[in-house]
Formats: sequence, structure tokens, C-alpha cells
Amino acid sequence: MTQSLYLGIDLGTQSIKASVLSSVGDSGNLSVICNHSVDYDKALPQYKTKGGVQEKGDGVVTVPTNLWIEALERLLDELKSVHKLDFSKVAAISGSGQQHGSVYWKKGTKDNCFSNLSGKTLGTAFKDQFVQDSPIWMDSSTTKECQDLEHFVGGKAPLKRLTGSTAHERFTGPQIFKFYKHNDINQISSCERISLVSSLIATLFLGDYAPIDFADGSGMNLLDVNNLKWSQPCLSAITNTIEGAHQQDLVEKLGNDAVPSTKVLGVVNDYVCKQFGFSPQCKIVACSGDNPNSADFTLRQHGDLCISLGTSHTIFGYQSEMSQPVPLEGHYFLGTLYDPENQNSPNNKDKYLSLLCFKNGGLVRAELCRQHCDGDWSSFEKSLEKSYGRPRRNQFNLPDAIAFYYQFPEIVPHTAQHHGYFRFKLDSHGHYLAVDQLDSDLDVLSLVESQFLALKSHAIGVGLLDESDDERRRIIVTGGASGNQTLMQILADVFGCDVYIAPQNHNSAAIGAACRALYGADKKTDTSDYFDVVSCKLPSLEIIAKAGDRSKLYGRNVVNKYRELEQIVLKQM
Ligand code: XUL
Repeated sequence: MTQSLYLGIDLGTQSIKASVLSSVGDSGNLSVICNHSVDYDKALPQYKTKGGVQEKGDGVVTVPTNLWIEALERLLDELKSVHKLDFSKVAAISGSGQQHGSVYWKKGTKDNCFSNLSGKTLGTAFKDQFVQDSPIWMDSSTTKECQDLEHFVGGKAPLKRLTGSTAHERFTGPQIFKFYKHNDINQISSCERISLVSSLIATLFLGDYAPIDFADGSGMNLLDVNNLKWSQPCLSAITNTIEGAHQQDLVEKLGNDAVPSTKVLGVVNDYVCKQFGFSPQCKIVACSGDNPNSADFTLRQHGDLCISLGTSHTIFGYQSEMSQPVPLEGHYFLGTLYDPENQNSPNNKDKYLSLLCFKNGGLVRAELCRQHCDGDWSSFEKSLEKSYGRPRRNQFNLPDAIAFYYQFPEIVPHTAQHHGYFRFKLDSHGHYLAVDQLDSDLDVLSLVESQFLALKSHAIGVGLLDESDDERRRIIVTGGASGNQTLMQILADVFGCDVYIAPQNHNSAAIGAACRALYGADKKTDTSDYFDVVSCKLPSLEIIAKAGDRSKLYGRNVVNKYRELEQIVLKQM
């Protein structure tokens, strides 16, 4: 029997990664047989990126689009030359792109380039085919467009109900709005198509413009998450600003209808077959955003929650509907498994991937590690072990200190342009008093406890977690901090849930894409549950911390106290 392989490609901020998934033996169990990555700054220094991006001032953060195309080509070359990967065995491909980034293709690309690739590298073929660089998720230059968009549709809550999110600077809709505002109608017309980073990947494999998928499309402030069409009011907000621009033209630039994220878009084009040796039958499954792709790998059953403790902190999980009244924080992305065309799918009940993104996560942990432990993570862990190991110093069943460390303006809670550190220490009467400093060990402990309380209280706020049901959940943790055992124990105790880790989670977006390639191409039927046919075949999650007796110390009273203090801080800022 020939072995079928599934290729997932993750076009991230600093690097592009590939993971190859294969089924092992008769069990159908899945294993990752190869991982490879190409770092943009190192591999393609001619683009002069730092951390994969170009910061241009005034909040503008972009990437020269061709960098990504050259990096993809390099990745495929190296998979062949370094890993001897036999592409002819790849049955299906899918991709993951950093969410919110957008690509502006020049008029004529479809007719002149896609059909005319032979004898060229992808990098040379597409060299000058973009009307502007690609703005990415780190861009924060569209505050005015966000305000205008919210104003046009009647406010924050109506926009959230319509598109799943209030307006955010990094989202693609406000970015396209800026493109329209800053250009004249001739320049706008010189762009024939707007892709997301994810649909760019699919486009290069298809050799034709690929549609945007529902999950990544819902990170744009443009897709109506109720009827899955481009939202007329949002499109009008953009096209009304410029004479001669038409809604229908923008719909065409977006590629008309968005599609389910598990849809087979077609097969790989001739160029890719000849160049790399793919089989002409190799299928392309819709590509999607990095967070939805990570979810495809980390979430293994209904009700699972994933917490990513990377540079920023994110918490996400599936939710069947938006909470009412609709919370203004966080995002309701459409889940990759949601497919209304597949009416009987058991995964349709997980309509939304509900996500909260906290900017000051690992960034502040690293800062306090520098301040208190000379940047040494083992001293940080020892300090945490020491302070968490001893009983609390008070009889009020409250943390000895609660603190808010906003080194940078925070997304959740939204602090606008403000930042700062705010520490509160419990006094002998059970009141929290503002203090400038805490002793080192307590500062480290209160940072960790408070960051986890922030995740918990805001997750409850958007309906991701029920205040009363902490026992039904599992937390799957990813990101660098997951190696710190005391940190993991505190996480388990604060949430009152057991904490798990997925093997190879540093490649979760690429593996998630490979999983979706397999599901979309081979397993999807009317009634197949993704969790049964794909997730349970992956290497099992490993438990790394169990909620202990100390979970009682983080009950409702503590969450309420945290919220009260957060309100005080927000008023002060
Ligand atoms: C999510 C977000 C980031 C990017 C990173 O909304 O902006 O997590 O997806 O690539």
C-alpha cells in the first residue's frame, strides 16, 4: 500500500514552516514525519526585514509580499534537498497564514503570470506583481478607519454582531479601508484581487486566485458571520469614501464568495508538479489563519480550551453561539470545521472559535525575569516555587497581591494608548492597597497569578468559560512557558482544570493545516466528526499539571476582586 502524506504549511511572522503528516499502519494513527522551517531574516536578507517585518513608523508594519513567495519556494526546495521528501506521495496540502495580513495583486497578474510560469522561479514570476506591500497583524495604523467603520454600521456592538469583532487596527477590513482612502480610483483599479496571507498560499499551489475561507475571512471585519456573505454595510463604509468606487467591484476583488475552510479547492498546478514533483492529483484544501489552524491541532474534543503562552497570551476554544449581550472584547472567528453546506456535520455546533489576545504576556514575564532574576529562567522558576510553595500570608482567602503589568498598551482589557504597572497588596484588614513595589518573590508570583486571573476573568466575560463549570474543561497549553512546572501548576489551580500539552506543539499551526488537508480531502462526510476521525488519531495529549487543593484559592471571590481592581486601574489610566 502506498503511504499517503499530508503537507501543512504555516506562513508565520518570522518564518515559514512545513509539517508532513502520515498515517501509520492499519490503525490510521497519525504521525508527523518531518518538520522544516525557513527564517525570513536569515534566508532572505535582501528584504531587510527584522523579525520578518518592516516597521515603517506611525504604526505601519508591512512585509514585501514577494518575500513570502520566495520563502515558500525555498521551503519546498529544502524539503526536497534536505529531507528528501517525495512530493509525489503528498495526497493533499493545506496552509496556515498569519491572520489579518493582506495581499494586493496588480491588474494583469492572472492573465500574464499564472499561465506563464514555466522556466521561471516563483520569486521572479511575481516580483513586481503587487500594488503595495502587505500590511500584517502587527500594524496599528488604522485607528481612524476603525472609528469610521464602527460609526458607519451603528457602533461597536452592531459591528461585533455582524462580523464577530469590533473594529481592530490589524484587521483586514480597516486595512483595505485605508488602501481605498489613501489612493485614487485609478490606483484602486490597478489592483485586481485582494488575498489574505492564507489564500496567497492556496493561490500559489492552485496557479489561480484562491477564495478566502470562512475562518480567516471572519478576522477581517468584513464578512457577515451570520449569512457568510461579505457585509454590505461594511463594504459601503469603504467604497462610499471614494468617488467612482463600487461595492460590487470590491466583492470581486475579494474573490466573490468565501468558502468553508475544509473545502477542496482543486489540484496543484502544472508548474508545481514539474518543479517539485507533486502528483497532478494532489488536492488543495482551503488555507486558513494561524489561530484556527492551531485549533485544528490542539483542540481534541468539544469543550477543550487552548492557552498559548507565547510572546502574547491567547486563549481560545469553540463556542456554539455569541454570548448575549454581545461582549465587546475578544473575537468570534468562524471555526474551520463549520460548514453549513454539510448540514449534518457534528462539528457545526462549534460555530465560533472564540479568542482573546493579551499583548503583554510573555513580553512582561521576560521583563520581570530580567528585573528580578537577571534574565535567568531557572531562577525565575525557583522564585515562583518558593513563593507558591508557602501558604498565603493572609486569612482572607485572597492572593497576597494582585497586579497589572501593562508594559505595552493592552488589547484585553483595551487600554487605548496607555500603559504602566499597577500593584496592589493586601493589608491586615483584607483591603488591597496600591503600592509601588512588591518584594521580588511576591512580584514574580503576583505577575503569574494575575496574568492567569486575567485570562480566566476575561474568558468568563466572553462566555468561553462558565463561572460555575470549571470541572468539565481541559486546558491544552502551548508556547515557551509550558516548560515551567510551577507555572503550569498555578495555571491548573487558577482555572481548576487539568493542564495538557500536545507533543510537537511548537508546530501546531502547520500540523493543524496538515490535519485539515487530510480531513478535507479524505475524511469529510456528512456525519464524520473531525474529533473522531482526525484528532483522536494524533499523538495523545500529555497531562502536565492536575488541579490541586489550591484551586479553592481562586474561586469566584478572587475573580471578582481581580475585576474590581482592574476597573480601578482602567479608570486611572
Ligand atoms: C490574532 C492575531 C495574532 C496573529 C499572529 O487575532 O492577531 O495571533 O494571528 O499571527
